[in-house]
Amino acid sequence: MYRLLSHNDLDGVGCGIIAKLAFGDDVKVRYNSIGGLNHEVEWFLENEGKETFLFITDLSVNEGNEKRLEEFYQSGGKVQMIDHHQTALHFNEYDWGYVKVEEESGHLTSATSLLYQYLVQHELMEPSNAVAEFVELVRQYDTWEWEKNDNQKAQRLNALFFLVSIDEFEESMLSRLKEGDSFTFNDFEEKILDMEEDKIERYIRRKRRELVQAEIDDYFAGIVYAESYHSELGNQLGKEYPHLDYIAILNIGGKRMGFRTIHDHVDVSEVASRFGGGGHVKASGCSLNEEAYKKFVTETFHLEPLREDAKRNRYNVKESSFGTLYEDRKEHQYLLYPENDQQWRIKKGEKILENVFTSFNDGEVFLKRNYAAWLVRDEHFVNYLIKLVKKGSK
Ligand SMILES: [Mn+2]
Repeated sequence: MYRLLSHNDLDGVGCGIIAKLAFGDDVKVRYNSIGGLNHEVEWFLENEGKETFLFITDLSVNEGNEKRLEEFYQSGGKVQMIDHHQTALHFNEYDWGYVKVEEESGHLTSATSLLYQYLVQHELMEPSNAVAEFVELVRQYDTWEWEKNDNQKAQRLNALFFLVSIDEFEESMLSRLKEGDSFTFNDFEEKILDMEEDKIERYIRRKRRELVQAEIDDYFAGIVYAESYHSELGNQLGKEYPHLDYIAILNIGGKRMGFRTIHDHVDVSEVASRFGGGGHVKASGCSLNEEAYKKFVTETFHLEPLREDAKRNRYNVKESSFGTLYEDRKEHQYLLYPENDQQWRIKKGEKILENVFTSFNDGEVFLKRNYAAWLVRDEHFVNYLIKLVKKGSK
């Protein structure tokens, strides 16, 4: 008999699916949150005999269980832990630990890809094209490589995972991986995935109109309240407002918040750790403790949402040699214009600001951070120019 304890996300469940392909009814699988794993391990050690082989994938145990598992192993117990998280590398000191973050090819690993390799190498399962394809989709999703490669299929696999229950997901994946020689979605899945995509798009459009910005500690944050689609939302808003260092997504009901960034100069796991949380460099989270609540809710609740840049302009466009016109909530106007080849400056109303920028982009970031200004529509720009001309002819 085998028992597999795994994470309850796509990568963790991918491990369960691979294990069931390999062992069929001989494996019992349990999916856990990060916190739930240790109870399961303790239960296993107290209740199961040495004839059951224990796999732990995509998660690592606490120190107490690390010692217990080593004792279990030394006294003849069968256990194999397989993980790909940097923080778990020290488990490689044990015979039963196998942690690998990156392949020799430079590609990041996932728990599913490591388990698949392990089972094939140990001749516990036959490799197949369909399974290899499924494993690769999971890996790309889990490591964010899908974004770089714009691998929509990987993203859709994760979307499907959240649309159905884990049991349903497992079952439908198992039947197609056993039979097919390539991995595909069926027509019904394609249809609900399309509907889901439309729904997310509308949700993001609505949330975009609620985004406020605030300088919190040393960063400019975009703050939005949302219960769903945190990754998509954080990613989209981050791209649309690149002057913000990160996007903070507050789930008031869940008393939690998430951080997302698209920038390399920001490590949001560090930002989350200031509030007792953690996570990855580009995506992290924390509980909404008193300090976080004060900074992200109390002190920003009165703020007006950011306005969007006008999108369909022909004249008032970015990096124009005539200058680009912005406006803020107090109806101040700002013209960002090139002074010469290397320098950009800003004229606020009648007055030229002291700041000199080496690129249009730097100037725009300054405008957006300090004045929450937005690019105005063409007609405002034309009116601005007419006024200038009139003044000049007086
Ligand atoms: Mn994983």
